[in-house]
Amino acid sequence: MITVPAAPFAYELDPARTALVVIDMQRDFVEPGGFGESLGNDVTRLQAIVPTVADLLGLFRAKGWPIVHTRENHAADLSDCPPAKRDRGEPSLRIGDPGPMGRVLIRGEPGAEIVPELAPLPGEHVIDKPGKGAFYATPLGDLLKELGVTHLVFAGVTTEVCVQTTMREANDRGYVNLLIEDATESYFAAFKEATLAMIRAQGAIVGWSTPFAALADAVS
Ligand code: TIU
Repeated sequence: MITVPAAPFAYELDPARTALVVIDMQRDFVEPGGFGESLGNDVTRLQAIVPTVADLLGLFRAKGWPIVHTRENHAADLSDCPPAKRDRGEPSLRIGDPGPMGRVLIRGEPGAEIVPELAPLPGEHVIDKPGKGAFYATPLGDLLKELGVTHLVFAGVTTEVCVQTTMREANDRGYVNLLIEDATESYFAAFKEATLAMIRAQGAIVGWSTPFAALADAVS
């Protein structure tokens, strides 16, 4: 086991059984004109983590450890998009509407792709998900069992929505979670901080958190 300095206390990482899960680093959340901005958010906050997520991907690639990318998206006919989700919040563009990056949050459209700097490489896994959590209505649970992993390192956006939901789902399935603090971001600074605190509270009730440098130093 590798001991990684973390909060609320050291995280014990099993190098043979650890996967990286990068949540929804898609143009629709990170770039202007996509789903995130249509909900009224300032997307520039999210762009700031791209270099750190790239470094984290580089670390896992160098180690040969498994990598899973997720994408929140929907079928072109919206058959997997509940009307309640599409109507929520009176956005300027609804899921499926044509926008500057193609139809908003639709699988295969330019806006639904992962940002080019973080594009999956051959051999990496990509999970398309219709919900905020990455386990609901996806093959992620089966994939992780096939990979034989027990420990998950998390990055991506947004901290309190898709990242936290997926970490809670993973925690209930027995995975030991570590969230990389500077490789995740929210449209709301206070929500990110609150989420980090919630995850770590009560003796890591959902998981641990640490900066990228602490993980990189520990595993190098
Ligand atoms: N709106 C928001 O903060 N997030 C999402 O809708 N999806 C993800 O977090 N990926």
